[in-house]
Amino acid sequence: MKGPTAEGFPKNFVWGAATASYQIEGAATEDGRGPSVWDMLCRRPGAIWGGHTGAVGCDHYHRMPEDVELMRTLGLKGYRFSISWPRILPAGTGRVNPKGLAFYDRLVDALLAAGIQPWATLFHWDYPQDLYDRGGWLSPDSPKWFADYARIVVRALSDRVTHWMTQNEPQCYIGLGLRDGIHAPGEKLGWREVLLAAHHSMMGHGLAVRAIRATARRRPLIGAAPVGSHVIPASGSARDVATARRATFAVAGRTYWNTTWWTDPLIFGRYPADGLKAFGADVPKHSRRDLETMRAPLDFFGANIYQSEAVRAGRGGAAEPAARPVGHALTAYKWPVTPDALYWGPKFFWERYKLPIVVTENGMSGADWVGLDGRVHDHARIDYLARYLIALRRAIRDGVPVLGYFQWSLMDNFEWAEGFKERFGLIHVDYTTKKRTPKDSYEWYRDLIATNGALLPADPARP
Ligand code: IFM
Repeated sequence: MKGPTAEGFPKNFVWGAATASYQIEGAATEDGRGPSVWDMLCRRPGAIWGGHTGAVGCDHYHRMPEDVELMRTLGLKGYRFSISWPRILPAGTGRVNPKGLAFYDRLVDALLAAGIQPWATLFHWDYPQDLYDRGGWLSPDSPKWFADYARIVVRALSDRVTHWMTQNEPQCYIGLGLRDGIHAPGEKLGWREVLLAAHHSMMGHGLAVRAIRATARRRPLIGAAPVGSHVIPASGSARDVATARRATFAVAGRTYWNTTWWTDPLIFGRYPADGLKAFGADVPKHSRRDLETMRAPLDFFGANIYQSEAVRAGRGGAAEPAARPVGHALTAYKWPVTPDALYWGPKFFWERYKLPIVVTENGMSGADWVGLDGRVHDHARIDYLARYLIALRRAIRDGVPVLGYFQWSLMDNFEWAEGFKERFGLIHVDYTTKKRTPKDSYEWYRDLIATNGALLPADPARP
């Protein structure tokens, strides 16, 4: 990576935006796509806010050229999208659906013609229903199913795609999906089974990384995109920073909201000791070989960062939560606005994992609508993005190698169990007419990209 320029961002910084297949594509039963667990959950009464479904979504499947044109005028350097596993393999394994591959073929060609680098995620939650019926991630065959699927996609696209992410946020599709039953497939399993599914998904990641490297026609750059519980220090004091760092990498009891359970095996080939202690006898019996399968050298650390909790050092260095002031800013989703998460998150991840960072997701949902003047004035999003990017710039200036930033999301889309209630897009989507209206934040981000970030204000005064 070239060092930061005067603006603070490296010369080849990848200014991007992200989406995921089930959230935007629609066309759920077209051109041979098989069913996914999300199609199933959307049919379950009461599972999704408003009874919404991603079956038609933003209709990106049919409007892809129009959407890529919007990306081009936005000036995106990179576009992160995910590939729908059941579109490629309708039953999850076996017969390949050429029309499914052809869609991503066209998408990649359109992106390259628009000067946009494709960043492909192999799995962002739309798991093939048939594989779920065969045991899903609980099946010992599931790692191999995933690697076989990866191989097929990479064989087809790697003459043009060089940037790959294996899986998005396993904490969600395993934790929310199998433990809490809020996401597909909507199960409420015991820890023993949940941890077994997690174990297999991590082995699947490792096998997929090997499959990508063995199959790719051009040298691939590979990462994963986990989420986590981000913890930042309440002050810049060395004690608070050390406490926040420890808390960031702790498995604080029996919870899947942590970073290290999901990431240490991928990078170090071992589960974290505090997690092993917390989960005790529910940890799957496993061999050294399983862990070696999970561990596969990566080229970057993808980080999905939205919010954080602040802590200060209490007695003996214990983490004490630092309460947010009454009236602290919240997004429409009621997530706290905590820009420093984009300083400390990348810094802590770099220190621990020693991999260049890519912010694979960051953004906010807003109460956005098309005004009487036909425009969407989402000033809160502009302010949010500016604040977070200022923090990221500070991390870069302090020596953290950050290769790129992918705003979530390019367009409003299906926000899983929340249906279409939450709007995260730079582009407003009218779900009745499918009309796209670029928001004010789209124009702001376009100008920011054009100046490689120089339009960002100076750092606000710090306490
Ligand atoms: O929409 C999701 C995305 O699919 C995964 N990361 C968080 C986003 C906002 O909730």
